[in-house]
Amino acid sequence: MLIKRKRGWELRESEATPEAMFHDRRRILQAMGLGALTAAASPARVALAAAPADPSAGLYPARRNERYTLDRPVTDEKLATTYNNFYEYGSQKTIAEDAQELPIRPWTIAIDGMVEKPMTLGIDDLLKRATLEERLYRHRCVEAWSMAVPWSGFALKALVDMAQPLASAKYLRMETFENPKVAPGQKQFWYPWPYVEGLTMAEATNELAFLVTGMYGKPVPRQDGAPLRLALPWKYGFKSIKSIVKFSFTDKRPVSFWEKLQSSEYGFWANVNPDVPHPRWSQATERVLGVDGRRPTLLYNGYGDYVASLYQGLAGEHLFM
Ligand SMILES: Nc1nc2c(c(=O)[nH]1)N[C@H]1C(S)=C(S)[C@@H](COP(=O)(O)O)O[C@H]1N2
Ligand SMILES: [Mo]
Repeated sequence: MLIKRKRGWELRESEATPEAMFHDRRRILQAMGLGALTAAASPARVALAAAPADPSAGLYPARRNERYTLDRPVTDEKLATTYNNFYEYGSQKTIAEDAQELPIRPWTIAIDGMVEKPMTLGIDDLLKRATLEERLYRHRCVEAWSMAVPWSGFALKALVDMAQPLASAKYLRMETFENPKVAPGQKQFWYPWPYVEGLTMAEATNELAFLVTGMYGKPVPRQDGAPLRLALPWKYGFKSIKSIVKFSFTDKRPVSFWEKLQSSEYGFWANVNPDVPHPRWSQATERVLGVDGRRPTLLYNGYGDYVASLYQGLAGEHLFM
């Protein structure tokens, strides 16, 4: 589709940055060294912004679960925490400082819909019930950049078990906070706030689906989706919804934020697949943040052993976008 005048959501990274300019900028930053890169990309202010301390800090670092291994180095922490997608704070990558405005206590989470045990609970109550662990996961954005992150948290399945869904529940729908006073991006009325994502029950209870509360051995920072976000390493990053306030069990397939905006480009399944290009760019390779050159993208982002069986017999579906 040829779009004459691009609107915000159409300016995803691969188009927003002309290739030539992108490569020049990268060359300069590389010549300056990685420290300079993070300094240039994100002023030192980011780390220093005076947001209240996170009361869960004592829970970290969590013990690493060695079952989940990487084929590449962990991304530099500064880079991973200053290069973000969080449209609640704008469509640019440098939202880390602005996101410090997000109040993360009190933070109430609702669990409702087709469940035996509807409930609302505070994030610290949820943390008390959980056993935290650390997992190293790849993280692949639909924009064709990637990183490798040590997340801390617990399996989404533990929350599903706590809620006790009815047999009629087919999907889990998740929702981000909505408060334009602390998230100026939500004043942009053309986006369908709040951010919503969804999974089938089989996906939500797959062992890889991980509720994130920490990152790099600390509480997850606001810009990365504090105090509770998802990590679904076999799907494009937009499925990994940030700053969740609600989990609803339902028999209707949820329509996500991105699907509402542009269903021709962002579908329900969104499994990483190098053979299915995005309508406007290839997904065959990825730009690994902090690393020179591109590397091939793997089917299911390399997690096929865990998840391929979930997608048997779904040939008619728009599976991978
Ligand atoms: N609420 C909310 N969740 C979100 C997004 C967002 O804009 N808002 N962006 C998504 C996208 S496109 C990606 S790639 C990841 C980015 O996570 P990171 O900034 O921690 O790397 O968050 C996802 N979750
Ligand atoms: Mo993304």
